Amino acid sequence: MKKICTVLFFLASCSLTFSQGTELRKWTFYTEQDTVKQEVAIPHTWNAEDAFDDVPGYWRGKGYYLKSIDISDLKKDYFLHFNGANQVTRVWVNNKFAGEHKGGYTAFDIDISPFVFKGHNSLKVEVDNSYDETIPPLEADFTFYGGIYRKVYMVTENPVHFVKKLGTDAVKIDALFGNDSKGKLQISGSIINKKDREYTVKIQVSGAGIEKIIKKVSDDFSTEISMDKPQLWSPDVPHLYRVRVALYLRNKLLDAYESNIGFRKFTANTTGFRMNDKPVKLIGVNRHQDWEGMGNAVPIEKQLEDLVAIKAMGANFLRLAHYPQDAAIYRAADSLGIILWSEIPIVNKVPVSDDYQEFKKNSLHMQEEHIAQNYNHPSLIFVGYMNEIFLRMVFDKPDETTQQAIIDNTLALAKDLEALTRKEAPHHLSVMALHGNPIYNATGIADLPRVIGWNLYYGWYGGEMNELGGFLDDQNVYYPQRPLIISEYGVGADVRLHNDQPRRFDFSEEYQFKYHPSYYKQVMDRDFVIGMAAWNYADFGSEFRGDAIPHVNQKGLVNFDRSPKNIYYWYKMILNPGVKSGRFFEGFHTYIADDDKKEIIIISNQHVILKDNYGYRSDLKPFNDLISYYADLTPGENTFTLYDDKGNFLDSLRIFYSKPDLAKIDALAVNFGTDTYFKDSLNRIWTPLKAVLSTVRVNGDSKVISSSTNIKGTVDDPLYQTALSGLDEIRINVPKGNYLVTLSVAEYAKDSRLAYELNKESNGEEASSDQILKINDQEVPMDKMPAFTKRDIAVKVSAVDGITIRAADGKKFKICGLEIKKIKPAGH
Ligand code: GCB
Repeated sequence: MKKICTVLFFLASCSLTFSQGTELRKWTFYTEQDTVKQEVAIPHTWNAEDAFDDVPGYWRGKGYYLKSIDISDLKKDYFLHFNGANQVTRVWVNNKFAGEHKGGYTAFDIDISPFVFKGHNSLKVEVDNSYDETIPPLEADFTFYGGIYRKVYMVTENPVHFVKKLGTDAVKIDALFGNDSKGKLQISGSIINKKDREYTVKIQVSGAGIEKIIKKVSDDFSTEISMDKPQLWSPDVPHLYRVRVALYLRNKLLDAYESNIGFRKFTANTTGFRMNDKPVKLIGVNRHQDWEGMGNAVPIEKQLEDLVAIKAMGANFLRLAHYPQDAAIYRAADSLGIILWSEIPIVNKVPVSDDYQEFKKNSLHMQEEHIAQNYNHPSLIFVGYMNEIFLRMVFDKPDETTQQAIIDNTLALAKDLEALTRKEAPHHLSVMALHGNPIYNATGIADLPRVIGWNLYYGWYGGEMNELGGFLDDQNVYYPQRPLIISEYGVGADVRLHNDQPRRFDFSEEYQFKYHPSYYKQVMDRDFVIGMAAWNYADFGSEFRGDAIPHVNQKGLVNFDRSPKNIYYWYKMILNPGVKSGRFFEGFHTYIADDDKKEIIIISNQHVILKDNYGYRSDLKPFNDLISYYADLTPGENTFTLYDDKGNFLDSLRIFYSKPDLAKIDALAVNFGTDTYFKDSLNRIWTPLKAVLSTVRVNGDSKVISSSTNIKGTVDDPLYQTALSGLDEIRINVPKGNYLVTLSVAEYAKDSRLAYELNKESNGEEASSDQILKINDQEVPMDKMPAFTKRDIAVKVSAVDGITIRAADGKKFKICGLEIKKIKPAGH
């Protein structure tokens, strides 16, 4: 822990590249909708809660931040520097409009110098996150939380200083490393020279003992410094030099810019990615910036924990999807040795409306800001600008004329962005992420960037996971010149759901556990694929989703609160082969099933010895860092222990096993609509019907129905999102006695389909009508419920010859869950 804190402190402390910045943390806040003023601290968003509640949508509009600042010296220049505010920001100083910025993910400066007085000055910042057809992203699978959600500073400058342009100080540094083993530092910049004098720029490269002076600077300056055999930057050894570019008038320091830099060279082609002449397979993750309970207003120290954990996992690659992230993230990647893909958020669609020209202008400006702000980082290698840009069109299938207009607009924008990217970042690799559809090849858009990323979800939205390799091979045959990377792959996984026979869309951790190793192997088997980035490092907010946790995309390797899922440990082992380790896959510790055979999964990068519940020892060798072991459980506690081959303890696992026999257990909760075990918010484990057929049987033309919509009024959505319908009868085999029987049901309606689910038809579930069920002889009214709500009805039943549930009118019925609890006689 101490080590992590030290690393985080180091990463956070190297976080300012400009001097003289004072953080403006406390503001008074209100919105156009709720004018009651409150005190807030930046980072702040107004959508941390409403993007996760039961009411569809989240509030998008104007929020206002007020503050007063003191100014004592009117000879200085003053700027407000925002690290990020979503998405249009307008600033007033002493009631005078000072400037605006469009776009929610890049930093920007507002020059407030012309509007300030000596003494108190009032600041008013309006931030608007309403839909705006002229600003990307127009739509995407993440929540567009509004607010000043990254730090904001007041920056004081001498009248002569480095130009503030595109949200950063205009100092550009290239650290080039050639085949002659020489490092070449190219440094250029511009100053604001209001006095028309000549200044001196002093450049120091610490760690190399280099100092260079440029005299007589009056506006733009540039220089080249050559370094013999500089130490190189790479993910394994991220060697950094610190460059300081300082501006002087005679001996008086006027401004200083500092940045870490690193020398590296790289190539990407169809024989792979090479860095500093060595092949490097890029293996990593994508990252969204939000966090459970905080939306996107996450303190930077917490965000840096992500980078430390991503590095610890063994990743050498990180895609900052789908937008530029906080400046500190790039600095941390420099220090930790993580290769970055960073992009601007042009996602799913480009408009065909009259707003297109403005959209194009804003997109190009955003890419200029993105490059200028992050250019000097050695970690930044891939510079992107579009993600699955034809997805909306493929999903909506508009008429041919509209399709052509979309294609024309998109291609024109892509060409301009590509040209801009190559011009502004000539030493980087331009990149774009596509979805698995031929349209990208057919339109030629995939031929524009230097590297192509494919977002591939075989085995999730459609197809089988082992189809990945075939797709990649085909691309390699048809487009042999194109360097190719898997920019996304993943499946939804909920730690509350477990399935011994995992399948697509069951949201079990076991399915995620099958999928990632399979993709990894298919990519590692193919040298022409330069790398892969899992979708996603962490679960993240996507308001319109109805996954097992509604409003959350659950494809994370770790949860929304960053607690790891099992798959994180698998990556950590396979990517750190030198650190020998072994552990059990953690499912539930309580297990009820008719069958006493259970698969025990071991994650290990070494030969291990397993002592099972009978005390037998087995010597086990992993394949792809996985071992599958079938154990015969005995009723009661079963303990498994794992040792390395020298007998050192690695891990232990306890499973408390019971048959679903109500003579022996006090309660049984049965999950009807799915074959997945589910742990609910009361820590009850719902056992799938198929595992308890000795106790619970159904008659009828049963059919599983499900909804991928939020079920209101519960956090136990997985129980209610699936049901078994078409039932004539449920028979429960229980000993004579009294029971509390609880029926859990939910009402569905036509689900909306996600744009990503191109293969799915929406569910056309009929609403049910009022019905009366009979549990033995007791009538239980089941009144019709509003769509996407649930109900639990508990009834006391005295059973002589089991329990039977039927519909009073003999019609079919449906059910999500059924809990049977023994009522013990008083005194027990
Ligand atoms: C994609 C998108 C990403 C989504 C992801 C998913 O292809 O690029 O934004 O979140 O799929 O989970 O569906």
